[in-house]
Amino acid sequence: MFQQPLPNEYTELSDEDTSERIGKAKSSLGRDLVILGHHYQRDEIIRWADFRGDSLKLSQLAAKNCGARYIVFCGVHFMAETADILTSDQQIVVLPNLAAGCSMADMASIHQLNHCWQTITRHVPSEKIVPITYVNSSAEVKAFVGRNGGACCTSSNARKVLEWALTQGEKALFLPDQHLGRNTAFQLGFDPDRDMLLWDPNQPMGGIAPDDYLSKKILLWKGHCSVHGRFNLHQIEAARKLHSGIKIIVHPECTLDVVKAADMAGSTEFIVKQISQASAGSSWAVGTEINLVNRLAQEHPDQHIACLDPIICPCSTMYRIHPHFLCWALENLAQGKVVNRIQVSPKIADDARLSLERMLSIV
Ligand code: CIZ
Repeated sequence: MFQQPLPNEYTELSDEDTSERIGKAKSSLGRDLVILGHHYQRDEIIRWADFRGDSLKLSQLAAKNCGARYIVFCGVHFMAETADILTSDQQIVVLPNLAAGCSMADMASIHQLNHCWQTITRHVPSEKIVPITYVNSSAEVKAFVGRNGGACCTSSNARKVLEWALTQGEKALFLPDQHLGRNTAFQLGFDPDRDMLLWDPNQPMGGIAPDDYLSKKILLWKGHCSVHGRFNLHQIEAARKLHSGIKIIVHPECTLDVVKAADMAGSTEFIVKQISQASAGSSWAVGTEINLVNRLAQEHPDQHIACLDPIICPCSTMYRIHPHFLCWALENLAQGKVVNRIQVSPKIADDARLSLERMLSIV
């Protein structure tokens, strides 16, 4: 499915008119509608969200709100898929702009994963290897993981899921984010050189010699987040020089050297919690998406909060949820017309749900 260009009626709307029309459509839909806003969405979208949070928390809230017929997910494609998988068949999930994908999720296609699995299991029996997929992955990848005895994870629970995986098998395959996988395995005491191996889906045989599988515990997939990949050690040094006592808090999608040099690392929910609980006068350099950093700075004016990257780094795909798209989706729903429905096929959804439920039973 591709996003059709919006009618001019929407693209030419002023900010004020867009807000007025979103407000009207939202109130006419009443309890039939729940709008979910991911932490990385811009403020002009977040102001309309009934709930905001990370992707899993939002999907779980949508499932609890079973009275809402329409779930409008202001986030990216894999998040809307997760919401569809976890909500009832009567609920309809809408992504306002179909072009809002996730480049990291796109780094692991189901074909690449099938090829990887077939290659590895020629050398390591499949029961000895447990796949783990980060929630930033397609429903098809989650389904594969569910079918093969593995679990999904988020950045909040990756450690517990990896610990669990290593009680179920001898090795874990972690995808698609190499950094979250490496950081988590490092936290558990594994050494990147001795214990981990990087599977490159764009190289024949993953770029790995078969003998190498045997000695390694953790197989990482060569995927990354381009936003979190921007943070580096120079920025950390510069922030520490500029403000003595500054705390550096980063997301675990950052590289291992950045996570090691930071004072704290954790998911968006962890970052929000740490800053919300900090005392007035605290200084923070935050290594995550700029919309969340700016919002935290606005909400805690008694603290000094800035992005670790002075050149700032918006997530370009999250940014595709422009208010014009939200207005268009809501006005269509208000007229009884569903646009941009995200619907995972029942077979894929059942297997993907297995990987999500397994995660929830572990944490
Ligand atoms: O699960 C999410 O929402 C993502 C992508 C990151 C996080 O840390 O919340």
